[in-house]
Amino acid sequence: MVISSIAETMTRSIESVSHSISETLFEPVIRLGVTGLARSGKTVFITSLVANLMDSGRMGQLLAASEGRIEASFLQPQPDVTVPRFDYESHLSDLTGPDPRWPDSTRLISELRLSLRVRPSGLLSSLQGPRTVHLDIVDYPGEWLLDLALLEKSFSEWSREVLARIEPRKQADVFRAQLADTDTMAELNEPRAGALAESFTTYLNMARNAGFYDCTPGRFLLPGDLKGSPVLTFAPLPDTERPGRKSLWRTFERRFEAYKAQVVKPFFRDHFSRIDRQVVLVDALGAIHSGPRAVEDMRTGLAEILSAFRPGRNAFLTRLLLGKRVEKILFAATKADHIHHAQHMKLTGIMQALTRDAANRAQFSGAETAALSLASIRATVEETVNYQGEELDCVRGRLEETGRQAAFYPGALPENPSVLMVPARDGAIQWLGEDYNMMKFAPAPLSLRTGEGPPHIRLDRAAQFLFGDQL
Ligand SMILES: Nc1nc2c(ncn2[C@@H]2O[C@H](COP(=O)(O)OP(=O)(O)OP(=O)(O)O)[C@@H](O)[C@H]2O)c(=O)[nH]1
Ligand SMILES: [Mg+2]
Repeated sequence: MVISSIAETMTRSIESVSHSISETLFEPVIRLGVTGLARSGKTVFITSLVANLMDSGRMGQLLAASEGRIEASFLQPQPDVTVPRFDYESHLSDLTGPDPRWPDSTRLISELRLSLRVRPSGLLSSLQGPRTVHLDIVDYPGEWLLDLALLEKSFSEWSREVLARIEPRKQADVFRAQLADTDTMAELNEPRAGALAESFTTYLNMARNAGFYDCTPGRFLLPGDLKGSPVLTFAPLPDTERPGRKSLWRTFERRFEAYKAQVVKPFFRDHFSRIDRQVVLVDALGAIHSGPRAVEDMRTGLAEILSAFRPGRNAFLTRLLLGKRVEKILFAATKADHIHHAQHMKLTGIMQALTRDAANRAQFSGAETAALSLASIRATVEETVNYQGEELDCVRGRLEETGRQAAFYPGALPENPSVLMVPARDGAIQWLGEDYNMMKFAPAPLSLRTGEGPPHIRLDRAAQFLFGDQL
């Protein structure tokens, strides 16, 4: 038995080695990670990227496409058989059907393999035939990266930090009251423990909906099939002197450790550590619209998320990566079709300010980084309107709520990002002077010509930066 199972493992590993050798020698694989906080635009980005690679008529800035070297592109079964497949077809039909709508929220990891048959460029083109490059796109919630910081914290450190952080938040009132009423030294009572974990989870959800980005443990918000399991049934508790082995405190401590070992580590080991190129999507306009506090929360949330790309800081990750690193990271402000192109540079500037620390650190550890603003699907057209004698650069689209067409002026973003970042850091309640508005536009009905994917803004530039060098 033992021998046969050893033999089986060996054959399997030989198989997988030879598989990966043939792939790397003849058919390169690029693993592209797509992440961002909730609602940042991951699903729409992947759907439009794939559609625009299958029909690359609008991908002028992707060299392989503009040089006409992409001979074919097709979806293939993905290599990771236990990861859900990215549901490309239904997201695409939501976006491009007769009554277009945005796809539903996804909130789980998923994967899609797009294979491109590309003719080599330059001198090689006459010597070599076309080759196949596999693009494995992995969509995962940015919130999962926040959990990396938990690995280095003990239960009591984590508890102390979280309890201090939630002290002023009204969303945590119920949880705090319940905690005050709990004897953490008493022997575990499962229903009470469950109730406490539940009210902590309710707090996390409310906090996230209110725009806070520091909501860990990440899987409490997106439990999937772990819902109700002990590994998600704990909450931060105040320090206690020598709690007994069977106490609520010790039980929650053990569950916190199990969460780290059995939920957090496998994600980093099986997914994160294998990513070659990464795009981080940021709904900067949404945060600006919500106000200074949302901008500051987003900035700190992003800084924490992005610390995962500086592995030196984390011992577990350093061991795991063994020197391998993400080669390129793109920070992209999404939904740029909400503003006139005259403002796109300013949006990119704000995006750079939001991610400055992270980008510096990533560059320091050897990754190439870039920032841009894009729209994965362009839902608006531009229009200049004369309003009370003033020329206003507007965008026009179909409002999601009423279905009616409207032209809309979002406000002027500042030339200097610190006009936003400084009051945000200083805890301002609202913006002084300018108001930033945002309408929700529905995707526009499309009549696509053959060879053209859905309209976008700078998706081709994003693609060129992320993997153009490999095509
Ligand atoms: N106008 C415009 N809106 C967009 C664009 N991309 C995303 N949105 C809006 O942002 C919302 C969220 O986009 P998704 O792609 O579902 O975001 P996500 O990051 O996958 O969200 P979760 O799966 O919930 O984490 C959409 O429902 C749209 O309202 C875009 O290119 N243009
Ligand atoms: Mg999604």
